[in-house]
Amino acid sequence: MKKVGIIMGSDSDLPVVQKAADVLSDFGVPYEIHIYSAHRTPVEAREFSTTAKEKGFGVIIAAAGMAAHLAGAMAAGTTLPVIGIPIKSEQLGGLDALLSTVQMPSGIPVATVAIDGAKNAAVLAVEILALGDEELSAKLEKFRADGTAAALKKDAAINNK
Ligand code: RP5
Repeated sequence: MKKVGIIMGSDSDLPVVQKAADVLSDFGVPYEIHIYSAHRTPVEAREFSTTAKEKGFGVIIAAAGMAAHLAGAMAAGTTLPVIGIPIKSEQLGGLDALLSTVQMPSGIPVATVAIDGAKNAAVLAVEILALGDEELSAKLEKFRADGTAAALKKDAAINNK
């Protein structure tokens, strides 16, 4: 199976990013995590994105806060799908990172999830990999059915059914 590359701009992003790693683990999807920054370590970030495909990655998840150029920088270096997670900042609440991540120029997309939306980033990565993997696709169907059952159980509980 292809790997997911999880890249974050700083170790301060890890508490959010860990949720993506946990989801990938639950699905049995292999991943690597790295701390590369579009600004602090641009050479390493560029090296990762330009070699990711030949190294067996199928999707890249990039998480960054503030002037969040990491996902865009990743997308610039590869034709693999890139999923961006805007990380909430103390100063601007993540709107800064959301706009920096989502407003990509035409032709270089970043699939941007919600502010701190690490779980959805991982689910989307699994959905992409599942296009070519029936076993993974079956796990996704079960995941969705479990979510529906859990929501219905809450409805039943609140109405004392
Ligand atoms: C971004 O700046 C990082 O992704 C992080 O969200 C934010 C703050 O980084 P630190 O100053 O905590 O290292 O590049």
